[in-house]
Parts: sequence; C-alpha cells; structure tokens
Amino acid sequence: MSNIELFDLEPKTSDFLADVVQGLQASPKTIPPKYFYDERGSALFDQICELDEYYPTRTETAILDQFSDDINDALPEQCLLLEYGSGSSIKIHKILESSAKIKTYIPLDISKEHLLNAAEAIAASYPKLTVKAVCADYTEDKIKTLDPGVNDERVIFFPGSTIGNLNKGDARNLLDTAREFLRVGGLFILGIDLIKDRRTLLQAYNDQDGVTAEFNLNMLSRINRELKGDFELDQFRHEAIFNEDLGRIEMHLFSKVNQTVRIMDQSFHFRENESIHTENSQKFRVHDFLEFAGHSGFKERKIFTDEKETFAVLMLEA
Ligand code: AVJ
Repeated sequence: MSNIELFDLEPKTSDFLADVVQGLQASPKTIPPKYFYDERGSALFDQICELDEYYPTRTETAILDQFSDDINDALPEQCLLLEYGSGSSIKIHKILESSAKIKTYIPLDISKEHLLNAAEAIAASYPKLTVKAVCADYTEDKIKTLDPGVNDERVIFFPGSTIGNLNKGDARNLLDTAREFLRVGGLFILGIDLIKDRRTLLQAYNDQDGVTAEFNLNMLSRINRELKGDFELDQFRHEAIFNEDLGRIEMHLFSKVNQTVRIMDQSFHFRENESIHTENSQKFRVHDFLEFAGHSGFKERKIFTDEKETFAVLMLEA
C-alpha cells in the first residue's frame, strides 16, 4: 500500500486500435508516438538515452548539474514543484539535491503504477520532502484546476525536450494550461533541444547499434501482439530524416516492398517506400521558443545551455 497522496485526473484511456486504424487510413500514414512506450519500448528508450550518439539526455543532465546553484537561487523561498511526464523521476534528483526551497514534489504521469513507484522512491530519498502524485496526461486542460493543497509558490519542471513531440497547437495548449496552473509569478523550467548541424541530429536518431530502429519497429510488434496484426518486421525499415524547412527530426518506417498488412479484420496497403510517420522531434532556436512562449504570457528569467549550445534549459516566469 502506498501512503503517497494521489490526485487521479483520470486521463482518457486511449483507444490503440482506433488510433492505429485511423492513422493507417490517412495519407500520409501515421501512428502517434505515445504508443512507443509499452514495457519494451520504455526499456529501449532508456537504452537510447545511454547511446553515444544520443546527446540530449546527457547534455541536459550536465546542464542541470552545472547550474544547480543558479537554479536554486532563482527559486522562491518556499515552493512546490510539479513535474510533467515524470516517468522514473531521475532528472529531478539534480534539482532536489541542491534545493531545500522545494517543500513539495508532485510527479505527474499517465502511468499510475510507474508514478507511485517513482513517488515512493523519491519520498524515501528525501525524508523532509512532501511527495504527492498526479495521474494525468500533461496535454490535458484539467491540470489548470489541480489544487495541490499547499499555498507555496508553484514551479513546473518539464525536461527532455518532450514538448518537441507536440504539434504547435498542442504545445500552445500545454503552455496556456501551465501558465494558468502557475498563476502570475510561477516558474516554468523546461528543456528544449536546439537546432544544430544535420549530421549530429541524424546520428542521434539513426544510431549505429540500431537501438532507435528497434524502438521504432517495436511499434509494429506491439500492433501484432495487442491488435492481432500481421506486420512482417523485416519488410519495413527505420529511418529518421531531418526536415530542414520545419526544423524537426521525423521518425519513419518505410515499407521495403509493395504489401498488404492485416490488423484484426481490416487490411492496409503499403506501396514500396511508402512511410508510416511515427514521431516528430522539433528542434528549436532559443529566441523563437521565447517568442512562442511569450504569446502564452511567459517571460524569460534565465537560460542555461552547454558550451556548444546543443540543448537549453529555460526558466520562464508566468
Ligand atoms: C523523449 C520525445 C524527447 O524526441 O528525442 C528518441 C524520443 N525518439 N529517439 C526525442 C526519441 C527517438 C525523444 N523524446
């Protein structure tokens, strides 16, 4: 039994079959990236984060490490910190270790089990910290009205450049919702991956060992397993491309041949080289992102980057 206080915002359970059917009937074909993260997909993503080529995790962690005192200095004397998509709550250690100003930590994640396990572990590591948990989807508006039950100043932490997975409309919505929750003066600390040379970008998403390829193809295994699909995995190939005009990495699964695949009682035709677009990973310019966030009422407080400016951690004020 967990003694962590849980706010269950009852995130909409998504309909995997309906989303896959709709995505594969569309042109171009797509499958939403949230379906990467079954147990195997989550383990593969953790493996991606350890790859030499995958610089974002390592760089963001180093930035949080290097600037932990500056981050602490900028925090209000007494605050609560809500983390979006907290997962295993790993990066937050860099902040909690160096700040006694955070009195309450509130991880927010869509997976209730993962969430409570991580919350327990944090509570055990920081005995003075109050830990609560929110089961929610960070793209949902309900967060606006979440009442954490303490009057301390509010801070949101959203690492990993996960905001880069969202389209503009959803990113706008997330910023608007965050600002309402934060109220005037609250702080939003978020990680964004920056535009850089295409070689570095392409290598990060097309690694030598093929871990990212496995991660991408796992989407098809998952459809086979959970939706009675008959995808032949060796008839598709992973490739991430850099869409220069839109400033984003796109993950694709290209059909190697002309083929038909069945899922439940429906069939889907693939032309040779036709793609299933599985993810966008937006790369930003700090200036552009600040302007975008400005339209939701956020002002720049501090910007932390690594020496080569590959990644940035922004501190915005609501
Ligand atoms: C977790 C969404 C930030 O876009 O870099 C890694 C996911 N996809 N390799 C990213 C991902 C392929 C990652 N995010």
